[in-house]
Order: sequence, then structure tokens, then C-alpha cells
Amino acid sequence: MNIVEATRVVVDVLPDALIVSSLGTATSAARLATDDGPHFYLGAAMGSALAAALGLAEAVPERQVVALLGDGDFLMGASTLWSVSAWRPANLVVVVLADGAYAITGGQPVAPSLRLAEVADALDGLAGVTADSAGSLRAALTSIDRPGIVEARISERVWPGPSPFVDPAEVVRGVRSNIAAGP
Ligand SMILES: Cc1ncc(C[n+]2csc(CCOP(=O)(O)OP(=O)(O)O)c2C)c(N)n1
Repeated sequence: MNIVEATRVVVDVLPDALIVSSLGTATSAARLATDDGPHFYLGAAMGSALAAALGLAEAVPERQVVALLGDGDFLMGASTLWSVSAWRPANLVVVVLADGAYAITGGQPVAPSLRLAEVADALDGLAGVTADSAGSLRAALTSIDRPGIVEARISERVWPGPSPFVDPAEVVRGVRSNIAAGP
């Protein structure tokens, strides 16, 4: 599975979800898979995407929210997991695109092993599961309790687009219009 395939599965299974994507290739993949749809693309602020997604999930409880994160971004903001465990938004699913590398800055290794599903399961009120194929990711997104974390294991490196510049004002306008339009 590569990150474009994984992101397309997310969009296919949860077509009405608001996506919050972290900087790097997660944002490129989300823009590609949604035809630059009105989602919350973080073009910078490494480590903050899960916190942004948690805030959005709380602010818009009637919508499904997907945090689509690079593993580097996730680790930089990992303490937010404890906030997710505390607040337990029933509309938040976290998909970590675990390619084991900081792809956009040259492929430096992230960590020897993430074991995110086990970490999530160890925390109160959080579910964790791993997926290593499009089929298992589809099943995970369909069945995981919320809030839940899916460690999507990425085995094939692809380049979904250039390092994305996203205009924050435009992003906010798009997300507001998405929320106003409803699911
Ligand atoms: C605080 C901070 N440190 C470092 C960077 C540089 N940087 C930008 S993207 C990135 C890699 C992100 O890795 P990951 O989330 O795994 O996404 P990928 O590049 O693999 O898509 C790094 C290190 C940054 N933007 N901010």
C-alpha cells in the first residue's frame, strides 16, 4: 500500500468526513485524493495536525473527522494522544501513514518501530489497529471504535505531488464552506 492508495481508501469509506492532513506528503495525498477539496490542510506547523483535528472534532460533533498524519508529524505531536484519550470525541479517527520516514525532507528514518496500535490500546478510551493493505485499511475504518487510531503501514514509496503550499486563509474558507454545506 502507498499513501495515495491509503488516502483514497479513507475518502472512499468516509466520503463526508472532514479531513485534517499534516504537512508533507499527507497534505499532498489528501489534495490529490479529494481533487483539492475543502479540507483542513496543514502546510506547516509540524506536530499540530492531531491537535487541530481534535479541536475540529469537538467543534463539529455532527461530522466525522479524520486526522491524516505522517508518522513524523504524529510523533512530534504525540502528547495530543493523551488529550484525545481524555476528551474521547466519538467522531474522530486518526490514520497515521506509517512509512517510517520523513519523506518530504529526504527520507530520514523516523523510528525503529511505532507500535501505535498497542500504544493507543494502552490508553483509556482509545482503540488502535494496524492495516497493511487497502482491504485491511477499509475494514479498520469501517469497524474501529471512535476515537480510534489506524496505523496504516506504507510499504511502497510514491510521490503524490510537490511540497504543498496551502494558503491558510483559503483553507479556513474551504473548511467553513464544507461545514456549512453539511455531510
Ligand atoms: C518543528 C519542525 N521540525 C522540522 C520540520 C521540517 N520538516 C518538514 S516536513 C518534515 C517531515 C514530516 O514527516 P512525516 O510527517 O512523516 O511526513 P512525510 O514527509 O513522510 O510525508 C520535516 C522534518 C518542520 N517543518 N517543523
